[in-house]
Amino acid sequence: MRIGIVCYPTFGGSGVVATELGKELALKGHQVHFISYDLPVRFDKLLTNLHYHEVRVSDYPLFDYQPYELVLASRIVDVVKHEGLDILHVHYAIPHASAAYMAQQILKTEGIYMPFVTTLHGTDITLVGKDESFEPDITFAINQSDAVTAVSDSLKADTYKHFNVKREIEVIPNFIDLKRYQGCSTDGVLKAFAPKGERLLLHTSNFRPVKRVEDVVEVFSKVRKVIPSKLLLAGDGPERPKIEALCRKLGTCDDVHFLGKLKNIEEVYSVADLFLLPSETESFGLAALEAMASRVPVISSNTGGIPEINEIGVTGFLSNVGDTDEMAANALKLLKDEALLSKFREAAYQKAKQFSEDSIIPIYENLYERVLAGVAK
Ligand code: GMT
Repeated sequence: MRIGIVCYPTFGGSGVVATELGKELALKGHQVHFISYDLPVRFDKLLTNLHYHEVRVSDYPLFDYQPYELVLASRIVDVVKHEGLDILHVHYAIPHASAAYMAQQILKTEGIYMPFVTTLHGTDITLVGKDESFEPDITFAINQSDAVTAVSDSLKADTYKHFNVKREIEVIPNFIDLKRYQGCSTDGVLKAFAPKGERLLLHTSNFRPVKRVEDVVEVFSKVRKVIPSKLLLAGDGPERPKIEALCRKLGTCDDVHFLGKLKNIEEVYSVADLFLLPSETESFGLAALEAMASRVPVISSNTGGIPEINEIGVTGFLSNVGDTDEMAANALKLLKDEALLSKFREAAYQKAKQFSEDSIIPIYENLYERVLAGVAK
């Protein structure tokens, strides 16, 4: 198949999933064309059948806001026509699904039918999408897509709850390339961050309010009072000043490392003892799955789609949003008992295997085939 993929090129989970999907499809022999405003961060393979088309928005002084969605739609039209795409897969509804719909209508006037699949990732539904300034547009674009997928049962339910969507939504969970998270050399990193054998707690995100990174620091501070430990914070974002202020207030600064937007995040997972994900809401929690693939148990909130991957008392523990006392107690339960921690480590890995790319990619291929056969709508 000749497949177009539209995604955000940034570190966010939706861009990572879209890029990993495209790379795997290319490895399976499909022609894959990425369309985005920058090279996706995980676009790290040189293959003759993996292509990238940049969307470049000119800066006209007339516009206070540049119309990215229109330029994207035009770029999609161009790529479909000149590369002969069979199907387009857009990741994140806003504004990708509406740009795809617009491109589809333009192409129709030229006698070309381009079906498009929309994958809902989370904040496009649970946060941004709910905003009334986007809602009618999203409802329309979801209803007009040739097929719609959501990354968890929880996100599917949220979509039906918040939008007037009548059509079928298929759940295709996020997936992971297990190999990427095995066999990293850990000695140097361990020596650097845990020179006296301290426990390492890890959190990675875009530091947005929804991630509740201050809860991460609270949990760490409670754990650190009992067990020598360090906190690794990978990523960056708007809450950083608040997080730093809290570290200063709690006197934990010396034991908290801000690692920034790391590309080789798997190295950090490989040295962690626990992963913390106390989010307000989380449609799936790809970062938790990456941790589990690295044999790192997860202390998380019990919100959204997280319970679909983190099994309470098996791969980690789940608590109500904001309950940092319970999260810290659960973290200590594992950190104090090496045998129990090992058991959870293995269970986390076994659970992650259920989301291996080998089992999920064929589900997408099958969906594309059904769409092309005109079955899915
Ligand atoms: O977590 C974010 O804020 C980024 C966002 C994105 O679109 O990149 O992540 C969402 O999509 C990921 C991939 O499907 C999911 O694993 C994340 O759980 C989801 N984030 C939220 O629902 C908050």
